[in-house]
Amino acid sequence: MQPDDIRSEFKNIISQCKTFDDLEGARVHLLGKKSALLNLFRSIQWLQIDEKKKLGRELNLLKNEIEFLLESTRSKLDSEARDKALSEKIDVSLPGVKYELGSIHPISQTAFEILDILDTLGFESVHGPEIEHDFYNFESLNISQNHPAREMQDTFYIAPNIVLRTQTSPVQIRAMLALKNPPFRIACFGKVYRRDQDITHSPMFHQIEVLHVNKNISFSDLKGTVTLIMKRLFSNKVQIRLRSSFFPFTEPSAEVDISCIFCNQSGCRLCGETGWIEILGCGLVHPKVLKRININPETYTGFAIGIGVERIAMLRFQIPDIRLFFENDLRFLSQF
Ligand code: FA5
Ligand code: MG
Repeated sequence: MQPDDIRSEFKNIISQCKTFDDLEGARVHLLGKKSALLNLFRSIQWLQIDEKKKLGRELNLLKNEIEFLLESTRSKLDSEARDKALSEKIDVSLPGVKYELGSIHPISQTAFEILDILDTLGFESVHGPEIEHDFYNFESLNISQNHPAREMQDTFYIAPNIVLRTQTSPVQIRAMLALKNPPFRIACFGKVYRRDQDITHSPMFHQIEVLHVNKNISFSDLKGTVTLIMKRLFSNKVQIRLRSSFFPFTEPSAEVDISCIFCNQSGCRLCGETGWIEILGCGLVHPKVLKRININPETYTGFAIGIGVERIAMLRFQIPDIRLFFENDLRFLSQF
């Protein structure tokens, strides 16, 4: 084949290309290793110097023309494809894409609100691990070896001395050890785990731990703080009662109940027919707990509170079953 043969042929070949594959085939045929053009380039070496120059120039020119036509055909196919895609996709009569906005989970909303109230009282937010050592979850909190809370029936064990924490109280100990010197004023929000399940108990739930250790802290500081938190959360309408109770790590101890808003205290399934719903445990920090971590209980006293966040959220949003929080049903969640 001579240059003129190639010249008369290549426009025809390229103009017949309808797809990118066709075009690639044409490129290989015209410029590839087995192409007539490359053969001609190879033959240059056998020619006289003048001939070499002449043919070389001609072949390079030809190569440029082929490349130019390939390239411009490629852009033509490109823009045709784009036009086609656009004309297919844009149908202005179709409804637009609706983006669903998420919302904050009612448990988080409730917890953030409580943490905000605590923040205004000067309590600093801290965190602790959900997989906890027996020492922090039980031992350091004066919960003796044979205490029923330590039983397999109540507690999820990971290993003999490692548990899924059953309460946020271990964070009291971790925080005091880390901060070293009183006064301590901390709040901890987090998940806790117990083998517990009915309409007001879930195997995973949330607590907020509140701890204040300082000189001259008394039970009235505790009662004042609890009352203030509840009043801010529920307004003055809701009644609060402190019931004497027992926790190994507080002395004296109390549980706080709130008047049942589902039945107006006439008795229902949710309050177990009592008119009251328990929402938190609290007390003055036991001297043994302070002593064990080298804080002198003669100089310092403190109070601690453990708030059940689900219970508060159930009361605030009038939710009759705790399990609704964790079923991830958007019909439920999108109401908040
Ligand atoms: C405690 O967990 C103590 N650590 C609270 C405490 C802290 C006492 C500091 C003294 C000082 P209790 O087991 O009662 O106490 O749980 C506290 C609250 O968590 C309860 O009042 C209740 O509101 C909530 N709660 C307990 N078990 C569950 C459960 N299975 N599901 C949902 N909420 C629960
Ligand atoms: Mg209790």
